[in-house]
Amino acid sequence: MFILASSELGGAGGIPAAIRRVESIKTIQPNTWYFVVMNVNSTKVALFINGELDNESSSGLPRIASSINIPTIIGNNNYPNHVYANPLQGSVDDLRIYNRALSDSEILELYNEGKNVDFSNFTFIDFKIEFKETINDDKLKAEGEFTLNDASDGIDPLNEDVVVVLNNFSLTIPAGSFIEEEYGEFKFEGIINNTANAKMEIKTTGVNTFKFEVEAEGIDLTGTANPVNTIFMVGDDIGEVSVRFEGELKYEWED
Ligand SMILES: [Ca+2]
Ligand SMILES: [Ca+2]
Repeated sequence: MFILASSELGGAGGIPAAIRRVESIKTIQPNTWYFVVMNVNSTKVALFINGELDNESSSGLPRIASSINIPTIIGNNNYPNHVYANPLQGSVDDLRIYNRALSDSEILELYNEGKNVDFSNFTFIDFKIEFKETINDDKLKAEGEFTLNDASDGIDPLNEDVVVVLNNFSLTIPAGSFIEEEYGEFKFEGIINNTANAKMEIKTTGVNTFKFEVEAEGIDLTGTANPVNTIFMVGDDIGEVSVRFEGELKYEWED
């Protein structure tokens, strides 16, 4: 992927002798994130920006370096006489390489996946973590409440991933794992990632307001340090908050 002098995006695939390139019609703005996909199938190379097809080229079959021993480069190029001469002046995040062409709707879904809706309120009522010396022997116990943003389309804990993140640790309860025990009360209990014995509850407390509890044992919180940056996410609804502990990050269980 490259940015042309005209502030358009371009991308190419192939060996230098058979480069197929496509340049964007859209002009990009500085200091703005774009979701960009180069999609190559057997007939064309297509450039998508923010989930929508921007431009495509079908002049000859695009070639992807597979059997040829040349590097795949992101954020620079190795055109003859310009080898690594034009580094991208920007940032690249969440880079993915697929071994197949994506469909237009998959590309749009990926774009929308990145557009989370922040909770309008998110607080922890209780938050405890406990470390021990070895791997997968740490514990987490947390309780909090959140309010959905007006822009939210709601949450559906039965059919959406529920994710808890603490710095480098994350726990994902996959879609389809929760049960609705009573109306508006969702529960999960089970083993996640082979080691984590996890319990979670999400309870509706009012219009767009919820309480949640999470308990996990057998997890690895190595490297967790003050402040603990936490994320709680149900589908595309997300809360992020920093929790700062006084003193050491080691807590005794009270129960
Ligand atoms: Ca440990
Ligand atoms: Ca939602």
